[in-house]
Amino acid sequence: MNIRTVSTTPFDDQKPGTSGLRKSVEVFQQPHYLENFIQAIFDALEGCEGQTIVLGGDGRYYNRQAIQIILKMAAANGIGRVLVGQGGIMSTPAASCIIRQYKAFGGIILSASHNPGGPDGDFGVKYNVTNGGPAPEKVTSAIYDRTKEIDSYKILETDDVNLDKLTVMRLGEMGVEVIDPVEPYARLMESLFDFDSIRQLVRQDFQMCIDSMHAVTGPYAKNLFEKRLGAPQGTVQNSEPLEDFGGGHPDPNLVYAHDLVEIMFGDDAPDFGAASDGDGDRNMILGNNFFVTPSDSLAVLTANAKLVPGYKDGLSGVARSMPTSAAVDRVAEKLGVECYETPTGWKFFGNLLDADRATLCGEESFGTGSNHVREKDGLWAVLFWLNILAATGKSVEDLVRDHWKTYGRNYYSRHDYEEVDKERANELFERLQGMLDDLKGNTYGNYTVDYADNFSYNDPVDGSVSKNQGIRIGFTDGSRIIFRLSGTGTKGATLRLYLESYEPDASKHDTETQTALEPLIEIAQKIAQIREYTQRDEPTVIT
Ligand code: VG1
Ligand code: CO
Repeated sequence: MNIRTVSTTPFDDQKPGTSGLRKSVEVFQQPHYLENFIQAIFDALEGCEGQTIVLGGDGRYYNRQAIQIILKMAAANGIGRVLVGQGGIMSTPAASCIIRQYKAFGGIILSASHNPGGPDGDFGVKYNVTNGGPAPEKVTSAIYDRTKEIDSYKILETDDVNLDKLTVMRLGEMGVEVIDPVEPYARLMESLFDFDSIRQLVRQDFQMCIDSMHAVTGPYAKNLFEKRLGAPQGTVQNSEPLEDFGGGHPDPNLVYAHDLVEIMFGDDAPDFGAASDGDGDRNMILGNNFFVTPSDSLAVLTANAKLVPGYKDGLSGVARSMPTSAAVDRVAEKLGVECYETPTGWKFFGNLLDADRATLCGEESFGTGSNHVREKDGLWAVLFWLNILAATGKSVEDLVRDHWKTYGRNYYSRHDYEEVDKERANELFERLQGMLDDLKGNTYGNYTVDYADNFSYNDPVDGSVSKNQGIRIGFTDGSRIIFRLSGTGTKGATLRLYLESYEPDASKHDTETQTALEPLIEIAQKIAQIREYTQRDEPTVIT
């Protein structure tokens, strides 16, 4: 066995962001770049020798090459066994499911999620820990610290592994198993949802359209919806995973999932539509000519969880990221369960789920999930919705409208200013930070500032503190304006502006969202001078 130790020097930009290390393919292809980061992971993980790890990615460009490098490095670093997805492909929720089922030590997931792929696109590496969830901050910090001092990495000199055949083999002294990741995931889904009643719904006069956006969920969605649930062939569109996602932007929102949006907002639209992102952890839910905001989706799932076999015994609690609307808070209150507010990023839900303080979690960024795995899970959310539709016989729109009647409507939108100048974006934040103390009590039209702060999270389970998680300006009527800088973008800076206002009166639930939020949009501009700092007249993407 020939293990080579290669000398290297640190890169100064390997700090993991909201969801792993995410850079352009070009950056990852620099000599030693990927290797340094992978070695830093192995170095930072105590006791990984002899253990099992899971490996797979969303199938984007550079996935296959990276898998081969990581396998050889794992063998050289004394890993006991690697479970790798067939073709090197595994959705993020499936990887989480497999880490848990096989009781693996952890997993390496190659994905830049919703970022575009291809030679000119992005690539990414995430490390997930034993509970199947994204590494918490103390682990990502240890990995980052290691990247700053790394001077060599180890790699086995050997031939590439055939990733396409399901096999069990050895690479040096390490075991390699190429596994089918769809089957264990699909079985987990069958254990949670009432497949019989969804099958009946799908066989009736009910039409649906699932868009995999040429990303990782294609094979999973075909297996679940067409094979197991009996929906007609072609129900899943764009189902073949492609290295460049067919040139698209695999982000399931009204802007990027345009194929699906055209169908669902066209004449004779199907009853139900859904899309998922590059690595399969996000979802967008649509009804016939109707869009469900992710924040409302979380609230509706929570309110109806008892109708779903996997959750019929009730929820221990719920959690949402800070910028996610407070729609779910009202449901939690009615159910008499705790509602936690965490920073953006799924890693912050891990402790709450492990400690059984929360059962369902969600983010405004089209992410919903539960304690069945430790990642957000796109197809799980789709099945949850179908299960509720089957159990209630209602349409998507009626379900949401009835929900608003009971709980009131949280008008909600996110405005993204992508690829703006980094320094100017930082200046905008510094200026805002400096204003916070003086904002309280200020009045803008009908709105009076109740509080203004930079969100800090005290994890109730392990006591860790995460500061500077976004600037919040809350008004006395419960409305909120939030500013954050993205931790997943790879070009310049992305400013995210989150807007929320609450309307209890059902006769006022038909206003167009942007119109309803107009006063808050103006206040945000007035306070933060967004146009001046970003040099943009309007946001790049509105969701
Ligand atoms: C974004 C979203 C966040 C999500 C993260 C990873 O982060 O806002 O809610 O958890 O992406 O999602 P940021 O820092 O760019 O706002 V994914 O589907 O990339 O794993
Ligand atoms: Co994703």
